[in-house]
Amino acid sequence: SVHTRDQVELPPPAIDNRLTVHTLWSEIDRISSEQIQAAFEGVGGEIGWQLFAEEGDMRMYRREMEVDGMVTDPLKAMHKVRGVTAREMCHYFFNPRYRYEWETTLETMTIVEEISSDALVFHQTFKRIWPASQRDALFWSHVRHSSTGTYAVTNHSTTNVDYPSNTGACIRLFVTVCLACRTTYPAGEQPTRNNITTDIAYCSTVNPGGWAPAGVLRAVYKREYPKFLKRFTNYVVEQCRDKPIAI
Ligand code: 6CM
Repeated sequence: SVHTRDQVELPPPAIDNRLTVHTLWSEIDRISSEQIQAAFEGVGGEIGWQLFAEEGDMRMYRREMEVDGMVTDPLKAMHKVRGVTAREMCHYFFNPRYRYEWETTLETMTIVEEISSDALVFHQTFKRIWPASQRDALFWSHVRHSSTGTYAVTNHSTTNVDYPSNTGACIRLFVTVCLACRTTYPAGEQPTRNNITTDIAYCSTVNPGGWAPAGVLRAVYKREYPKFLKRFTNYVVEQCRDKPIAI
C-alpha cells in the first residue's frame, strides 16, 4: 500500500461517526460546507477584493471591513504547491502535534475536547501585539474529505464554560478559517511527488473582539499572513519529502 505512514491519524476519507452524534455536529457540518464551497470561488476581477501580497504562485487578497469600529477584513489566499497532496496539507494543519513548528503567532495551545478523529476543540493564546491587549481564541477544528480530491480544515469560534472569555489578561477574538486543498496530476499517470500539484485556498476572518488600533492590526495581517502561508507550505513540503505519498 502507498498509505504506510501515519495511516491511522491522517485525515479520514469519511466523516467519523463520533462527530455526527456530538452536539456541535450540525453547526460544524453547516459552517464547514459553506466555507469549503466558498473557498475556491473566484477573487479575480471581483469587486472589493484587493491584492496585497504576491510571491511566486501565492496571491493574497483582502476586503476592508469594519464592524463597530473593529477591523474584520476578510482575507483570501490562493497558492499552488508541488510535491505534496491535499490530504497531507490538511493533516499538518489540523494535527496539534505539529502546530508550534509552523505557527509563529502562537503562545499557548490547549486541546479542550477531542470530539473525534476529525474534530477537536482548541484554546489558544497569541503573542501580544503592542499596544493592544493579548488575545485568546476558543474554536472547533474539523478536517474533512469533501467532493473529489478536496480535503479541507475549518476552524470556527465556539464557547465552553470552562474557558470563559475576557476574564484574565486576554481579550477573546473570534475566528473563521478554512484551508481547502485539491490535488491534480496528469491523466493516465500514477501520482508521485514529481507530478502532483496541490491548489490551496485559505480564507480567514478574524474579529479582534475588543479595541485594537486599525492601522496596527492591518499592518500585522499584511506581514503575518504571507509569512504564515509560506512557512506552513514549506514546512509540509519538508516533512513529506522522503515519505510515501498519501493521496
Ligand atoms: O490559520 C492559522 N492558524 C490556525 C491554527 O493556529 C488557526 C488560528 C486562528 C487564529 C488566527 C488569529 C490570528 C491573529 C494573530 C495575531 C493576534 C492578534 C492580536 C490583535 C491585537 C492587535 O486557524 C494561521 C493564522 C495566521 C495569522 C497571521
